Formats: sequence, structure tokens, C-alpha cells
Amino acid sequence: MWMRGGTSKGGYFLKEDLPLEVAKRDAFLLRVMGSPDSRQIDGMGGADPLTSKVAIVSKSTRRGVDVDYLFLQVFVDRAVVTDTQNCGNILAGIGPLAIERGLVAAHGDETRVTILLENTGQIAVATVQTPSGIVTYDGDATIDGVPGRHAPVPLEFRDIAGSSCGALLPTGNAVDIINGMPVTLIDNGMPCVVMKAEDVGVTGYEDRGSLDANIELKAKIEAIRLAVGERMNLGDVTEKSVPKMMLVAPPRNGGAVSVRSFIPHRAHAGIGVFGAVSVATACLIRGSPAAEVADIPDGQHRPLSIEHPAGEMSCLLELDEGGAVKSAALLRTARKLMDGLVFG
Ligand code: NQM
Repeated sequence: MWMRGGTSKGGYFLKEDLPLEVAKRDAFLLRVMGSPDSRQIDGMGGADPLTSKVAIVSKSTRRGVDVDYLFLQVFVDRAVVTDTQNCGNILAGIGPLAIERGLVAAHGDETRVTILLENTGQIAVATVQTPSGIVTYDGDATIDGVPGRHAPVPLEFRDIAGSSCGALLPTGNAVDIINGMPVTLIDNGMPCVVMKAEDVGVTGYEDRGSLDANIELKAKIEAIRLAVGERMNLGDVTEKSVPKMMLVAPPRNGGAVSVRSFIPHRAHAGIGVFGAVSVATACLIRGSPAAEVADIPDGQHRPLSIEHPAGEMSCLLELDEGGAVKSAALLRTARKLMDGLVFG
């Protein structure tokens, strides 16, 4: 099935329909997307990392879990398929797909689907609108970066800290100095390097096109990215899609912080789901570059609006008594676009 999940788009496959052998599976998916080619002219990919994504879904054998979801990023202009990250946007389509494919039975007007994020071993719960037991994509919810109104798909996460890096702050520091730049190395669902936009010579309010055209900026942040891979327990990140590079600035529209993100070689049109949760968490870390520019509400339940090039993404963070983030919740929508056969 081809679906939009949040602000991303990609192919959703049942595990049993793909080759088991990873090399064969990846070769097939590269052909499906038309990679490597900057236009992906010979495939389904949309010439953008945000539309060159794959979800592989199967019924879970774990107690309390409905389905297992493996996310794969298919690079656009390189012959690389990587499972080194989660994707919370594509995640928004997993619940509807699982019900449509009969992996999960609908229960009443709303069906909660518990999903194992196979990439990192965490659990997410998605609530899918199923009036009369049938998935609907129609509704009144809006998310910035997607035109129109759709059925809401609320997502909840617990215990996502250190998903790929082993700890929320893999170096144990709120701030590290990398290539002379103060940065926070953080992973609350997505490995991210959070730094002040002004420290790398931009405002943090640029649009996607000007960020993508800024070769000097891209070289500067790629050098930082390559330098932090080992420290973040990610190894050599040359051919990996993590960590994401987050440039933060004071909010301009009443939110908590403004962010421009690189994922990692192109600027994001908005922001990733786990990327937003990780930046929101960085804003709560005293002394971090994000905390310096952020405007943070008080309380144990904190709605943090993350401003991005297409608008904002609201993350609801729940804190424990010690001030650590216990859970995160966000609203996404999804839509079934096509169901059929794709050729590799
Ligand atoms: O951070 C893009 C996206 C993402 C990932 C990326 C995402 C997330 O917007 O959870 O959603 O960071 O590569 O799909």
C-alpha cells in the first residue's frame, strides 16, 4: 500500500511479501523507489528523502504488542537502504494499515494499535478512527505541512530515551564542544545534534530552499555530524541517516522554539516526529543551547510547540518528579493513496 504518514510518504509492505534476505530485499526496494537517482525517475520515490521511505509490517509475537514495524530509509541519490532510525511520520500509517490488512481487529469507533518500533525496540500506541469497525481517513484534524483535514491519528510513546544511542545524553553532557561549536548530543527517539542556528551563521528562520542551497553551512554541519558519530555510539555515520542536525532559534510565533533540521543531508520541509520530541527534550536540559533560546512552559505536562518551516508541531511531554521526560504524545494524520502491485 502507498500511504502518506504524517508529512512523509512511502511504501508499506507486509514482511511476508518481501525477500527475507536483506541484500535481496534492499536491492528490490532500491528499484521500487528508483534509487540511486536524484530524480528517482525509474521508480515510485518522490526525489526527496521524505517520500523515499518504506515500512515493513508483520503481526507481532510479543505479548501486548499488535504489530512489528521496521522502518527503512531509501536514500535518493545513493544506493543505500538504512534501518538506523525510527520514523514517527511513517508510523502514523501503521495502525490504519494493520487494520486494513487484517493484522489487527477494529474495536468500536476507535482502535488502539500497539506497535513495536523494530529499529530501536520501543513501543508506540496509535489510535485509529474506525467508525463501525472500518478505518476512515476522513476527519477534521489538521497538521502543518499537509493540506486539508483528515482523521486524527494520535501517537503516544514511552521510554524512548536512548533509542539508538543507549542514553538520552550519550556523552553524559548537556553540552559538548565539537569543532569549536557548543552542541547537545541527544536521543529521545531520534539521535540529534542540537545547536544554535546563529552559531553556524544562519538565523534559524530560513526556508528549506535557502538552507539546501547553502553549501558552506551544509559542509560545516556535516563535519560536525561525522565527528560525533562515535561519541553518540552510532559508529561511522558516513552512510547513515543519523544523527539529524537541528539548528535552533528563539520562537517567533508563540511556540517553545524554532528549528531548522537537516535529515541529515537535506533540510527537512517541516520536522520529523522523533526529531521534534528530541529537540523539545533538549529545550528542558539546563545549560543546553536549546534551553538558552527556548521559551518553556511550566508544569509536569508540557505542551511544547516546535516551530518549523511549514508551521509547528505540538509535542505533549509528560515529566516525572525528577523532571525527566516520561512520555510524549503527538497528533498526526495519514491517508491511503494506492493499494496494488509494485514492480522491482
Ligand atoms: O523524526 C524525517 C520524517 C522524518 C523522520 C527524518 C521522523 C521522525 O519526517 O520521527 O518522522 O528525520 O529523516 O518522516
